[in-house]
Amino acid sequence: MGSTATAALLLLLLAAVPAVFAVTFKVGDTSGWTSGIDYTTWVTGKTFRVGDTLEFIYGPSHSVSVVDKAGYDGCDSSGATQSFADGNTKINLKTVGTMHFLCPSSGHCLGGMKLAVPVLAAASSPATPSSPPSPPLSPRSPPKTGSPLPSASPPANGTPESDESLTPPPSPLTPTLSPSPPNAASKGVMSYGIIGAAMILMYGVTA
Ligand SMILES: [Cu+2]
Repeated sequence: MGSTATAALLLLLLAAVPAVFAVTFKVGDTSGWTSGIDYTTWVTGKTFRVGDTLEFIYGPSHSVSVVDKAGYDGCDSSGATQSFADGNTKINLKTVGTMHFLCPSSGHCLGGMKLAVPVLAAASSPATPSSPPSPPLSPRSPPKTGSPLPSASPPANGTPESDESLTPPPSPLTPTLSPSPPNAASKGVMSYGIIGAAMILMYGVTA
């Protein structure tokens, strides 16, 4: 397989990570599931979530056994809950926790052909409670936000990595609190002045 194909595959994986959609991880990448690969290194830096899929691609001399931590640590597949030998095994990550795999072929696990994958909760949950960015504040906020669209302000001062739900609430609140007291006070003073001037004028007219 060419390096361009690998790069394209990596780009696809990177593009899919921030999305809500599930990710399929090809175990060992282009090497697949085989001897001589450090799968601890392969796991490092990757984030596995419930809903993602592991794909094991391997030759006839290998297999995949799903074991517990003791089996993983001791390279013992006797207690395997599942075993596969079809050459292309897809494992759906369904629960939070660490999943353990090994190759039961003699000596392969001891040679490093084993895999421990930490599975985190699905990423879709934090997106749900977000969105209502308080539209009723629009008449008073224009002086500070500048843009007519209330949805355009959060990305400007918010950080691109953090959740959108956290940054928007503080920014619309601060501009509304500060301008309103001075406006009300100045309007009150102006209306008093106008009333006073009107009274003086009326007195001048009647006198
Ligand atoms: Cu093997």
